[in-house]
Amino acid sequence: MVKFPTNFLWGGATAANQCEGAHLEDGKGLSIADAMPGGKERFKKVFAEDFDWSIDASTNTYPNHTGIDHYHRYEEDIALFAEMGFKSYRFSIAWTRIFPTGLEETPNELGLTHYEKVIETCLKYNIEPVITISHYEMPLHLAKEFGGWQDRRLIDLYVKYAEVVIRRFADKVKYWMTFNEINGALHFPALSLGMVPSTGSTNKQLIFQALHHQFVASAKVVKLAHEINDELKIGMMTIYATGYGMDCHPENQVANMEKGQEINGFCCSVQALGEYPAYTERMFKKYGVQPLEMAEDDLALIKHHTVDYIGLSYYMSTVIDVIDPDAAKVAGNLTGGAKNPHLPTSDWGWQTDAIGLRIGLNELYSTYKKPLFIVENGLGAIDVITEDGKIHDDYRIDYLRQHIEQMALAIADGVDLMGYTPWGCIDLVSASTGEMSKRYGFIYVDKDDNGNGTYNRMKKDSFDWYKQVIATNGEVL
Ligand code: BGP
Repeated sequence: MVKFPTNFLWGGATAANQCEGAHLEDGKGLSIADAMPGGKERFKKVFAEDFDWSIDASTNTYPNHTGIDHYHRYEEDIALFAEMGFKSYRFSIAWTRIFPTGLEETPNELGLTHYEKVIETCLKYNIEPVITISHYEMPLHLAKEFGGWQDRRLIDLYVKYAEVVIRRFADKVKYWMTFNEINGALHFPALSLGMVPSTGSTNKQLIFQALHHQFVASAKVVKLAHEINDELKIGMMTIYATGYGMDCHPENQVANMEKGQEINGFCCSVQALGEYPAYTERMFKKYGVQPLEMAEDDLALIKHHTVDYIGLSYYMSTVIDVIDPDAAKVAGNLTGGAKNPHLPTSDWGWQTDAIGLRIGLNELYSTYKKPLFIVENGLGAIDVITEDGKIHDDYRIDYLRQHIEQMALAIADGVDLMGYTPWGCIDLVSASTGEMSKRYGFIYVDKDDNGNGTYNRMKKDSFDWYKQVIATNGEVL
C-alpha cells in the first residue's frame, strides 16, 4: 500500500528572523525579533516588567542580527535542499524588509527583490515555496508606538503588507500562511503579538483583543488572496500539543478537555470553522475577559473567509494532572504539564511523542475538515562533530522516522495530509533560547552561541537519510 500521496510536499522550514541575519541591510527596519536578547533567559527578560524593547548597542547578544547569514547564502542553502530532493521550502518574509516601520506608503523594492530571488531559486529546482507572511516578527516601531496587535490599526497595516507580497508573488507562490503559531498569543505575547508587560502582555483582555485583530486581519487576507487568484491556498498555522488527562481520573480528563480547547481548539475554530467556539464565554470568564470590541463586519469576515488548510507545528504532548498537586512536572514543555512516565524528553525538556502526532492529526482533521500540513516538527539537540569530521545524528533520524511512521498511519486513518516540512532543516537560531546550540538541521552551520564560526555548511547523517525518504516517497525510512 502506498503510504504517501504522489504530490506530497516533503521539504523543510525556516523563519526569516531566525536565519537571515543582515538585520539592517537593504533598507530593512528593526523588528521585534531584532530586539529580543539572546540566551536562555530571553523569555524571562521579555516577561519582566521593565522590558522595553530597547537595543543596547554594547551587547552582541542579539543572535537574530546575524542569524546563519541565509540572506546572503540562500542560493547555497536552497541548492542543498534541492540535493535532498525537497518538494517544498517553507520560509517567512520579514515584514520589516518590505515596510521598515510598518507605516510607509510605498514598499521597499530591495526587500521585494530579495524574496523574488529566493522564490526564483526555489522554482529553478522545482521546489514549491510555502510562505509564512508573519513568523514571530513585526516592525519594532509598531510594537513600541502602537503596543503591538492590541491596536486595531494593525489590521490595515498588516493587510497592506500582505497585499503587496501576495500581489507581487501570486503567480509564483501558491501556498501561504498568515501568522505563525497564532495560538502562541497566551504563551509568547512578545513574539506573537508584539506585546510586553508594559504594553499589556499580562492583561488577558488585551491579549484576546489583540488575537481578535489577528483573526480579522487573517480573514481579510484570505478574502483578498482569493480575489487576486482563486487558486491560492491560504492557511492558518497553529501549535498543536496532544493532551492527556493523567490516569483515567475524570477530573483530569475534563481539565485536559478544557486545556485542549484553549490551546488546540480556539484559534482553529475561529479560522477554520469561521466562528468563535461555544466554550468562548466560559473560557473568557476564567480569564476575567469581557466581551471584545468588534467592528460590525468582523464576525461576517471571519465566517466567510476561513482558511484553505491548517498548518501545524508539532513537537510535544502534554499531561494534565489537577488531582495530584505533587505530580512531577516536565521541565521545558512549552505547554507545561505533568511528567508523562511513558515518554522521553529532549535535551531541553520537551516531552516527545510520535504517537501523539497521529492522535492530533486525526482530531484536527475530523473536527475542522481542512487539509493539514505539518509545517514544523523536529528534534532540537546538541550535535557533535566526531573525529571522522562527521555528525552522526542518529537520534534525529530516529525521532523523524517515528513521526513519519505515525503520519503514514494518520493518512491510512483517512487524514488529508498535504506535506511535511521539518523545522530548522538547516541549523538556525532557536526561538526559545536565542542560541545556536539547540540544533534541528539536516545541515550543520558552523556558528556557536556567541556568534563565532565560519558559518560554513556541512551535511549531517540525517541529510542522506532524509534524501532517501523523499526519493522513495516515504517508503524507505
Ligand atoms: C516554534 C516556532 C519556531 C521554532 C520552533 C522550535 O514554536 O514557530 O520559530 O523556533 O518552535 O523552537 P525552539 O527554537 O525554541 O527550539
